[in-house]
Amino acid sequence: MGLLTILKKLREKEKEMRVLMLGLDNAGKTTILKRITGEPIASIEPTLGFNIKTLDHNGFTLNVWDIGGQKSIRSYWRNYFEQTDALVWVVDSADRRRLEDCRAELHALLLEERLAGASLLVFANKQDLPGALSCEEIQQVLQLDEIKTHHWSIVPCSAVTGDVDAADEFNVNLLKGMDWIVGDVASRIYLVD
Ligand SMILES: Nc1nc2c(ncn2[C@@H]2O[C@H](COP(=O)(O)OP(=O)(O)OP(=O)(O)O)[C@@H](O)[C@H]2O)c(=O)[nH]1
Ligand SMILES: [Mg+2]
Repeated sequence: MGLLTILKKLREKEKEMRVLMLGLDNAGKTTILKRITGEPIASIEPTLGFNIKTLDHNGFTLNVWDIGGQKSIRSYWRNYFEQTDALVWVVDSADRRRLEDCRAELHALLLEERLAGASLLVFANKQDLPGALSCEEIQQVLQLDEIKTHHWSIVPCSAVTGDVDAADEFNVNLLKGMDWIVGDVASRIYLVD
């Protein structure tokens, strides 16, 4: 048995994934995470450090790190890159003024060596807001089609509408996004031999 095979088998036993949630401040990262774990979202403060949540999804254990996105603390993002299986990039789809900033920050992350192996999921959040750009528009503005270095997917969502259990399209999409992550990471790490 080769070393790589042994390592893969070890990880298979753990079935753990490390997911890093980043994005500009106010994008809705913490709200999305709380929504997925079924916690109240009424009084969420801007994140100055990080939140970590462990959730079970499709037979995998996801350790999700939600890091504060304010400009003054973005330099700390790099402290969390190590061992990242998936990057979730959360976008406020109605924050047109900062979409260029959002694009630049994302593409800078994709150059990071320690994130080279990570799958990228983009949540085009705040679809409930009247001025929100559509998923296709966000895909274009963020120049996702130019990304050749990472597997990526974009999903429109709203962290505040409806009920997680109800068949609300955008809430269902939060779970669809998580499904994609687990599927993509698993196909890369666990099943390839
Ligand atoms: N209308 C609407 N508001 C949202 C949505 N998601 C989050 N918000 C609101 O946006 C604000 C910021 O949400 P947070 O979850 O704190 O954003 P964050 O990305 O964690 O911000 P930082 O921790 O500063 O990086 C809060 O007032 C949320 O209620 C959404 O889908 N639609
Ligand atoms: Mg936050």
